[in-house]
Amino acid sequence: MAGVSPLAKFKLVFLGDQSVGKTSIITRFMYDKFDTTYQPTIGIDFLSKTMYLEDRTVRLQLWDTAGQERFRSLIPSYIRDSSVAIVVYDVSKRQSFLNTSKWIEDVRRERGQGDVIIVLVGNKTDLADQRQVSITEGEDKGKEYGVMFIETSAKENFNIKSLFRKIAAALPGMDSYSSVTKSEDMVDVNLKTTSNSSQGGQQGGTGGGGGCSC
Ligand SMILES: Nc1nc2c(ncn2[C@@H]2O[C@H](COP(=O)(O)OP(=O)(O)OP(=O)(O)O)[C@@H](O)[C@H]2O)c(=O)[nH]1
Ligand SMILES: [Mg+2]
Repeated sequence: MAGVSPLAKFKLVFLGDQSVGKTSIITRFMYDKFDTTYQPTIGIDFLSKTMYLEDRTVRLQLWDTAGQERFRSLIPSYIRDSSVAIVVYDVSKRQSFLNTSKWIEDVRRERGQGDVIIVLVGNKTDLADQRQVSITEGEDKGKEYGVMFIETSAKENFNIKSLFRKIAAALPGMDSYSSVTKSEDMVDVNLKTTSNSSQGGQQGGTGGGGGCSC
């Protein structure tokens, strides 16, 4: 689309309660790996990935926040700075689903109504026998809040690429969903973080603090 830089940068912030799988979704997307050991995110981690789409290249800057209460005060400034918010809950933990209302409201408060892309993500669909939130409830909440919705399993690599495709399709400058259908071919080209994505990377991350051109 005219007027859009071929190297447009977009900041994405991952939000949600502790242990819902934010880091695991990112790790699956970035490295196609999954770790069953829980390593809480400390502060904020930063990672960056270039997505090669059909008609342009976009650089995604991913901010992985900590769900632990003690880090909450760090989060608003990252929300303010991000054009996409991914609000994650665990389909096997009802409270994490209920709390997404607060996360969505936080995003709306910091960013304003039409100014941000929000995706509600129900993760851990592989835990079918422990499910406490149905897909319909997730869909209904997505509609109620006017945000996108998808279910994923970082463990089974279910819908992880679809999640990022959905986001890419909604970014300013994308003409249509079809223009990103080739994102299966995405290639990791860049990682800017001082430590791995699940541990370390204290508040602020590195290298990615620069302005967003979005
Ligand atoms: N069964 C299952 N377990 C998952 C899935 N995604 C994450 N987990 C597990 O859930 C735990 C928490 O995952 P994390 O990705 O660290 O969660 P988080 O939201 O980043 O947690 P904080 O950093 O503390 O906010 C880990 O033990 C993961 O292995 C999934 O799709 N299915
Ligand atoms: Mg984490």
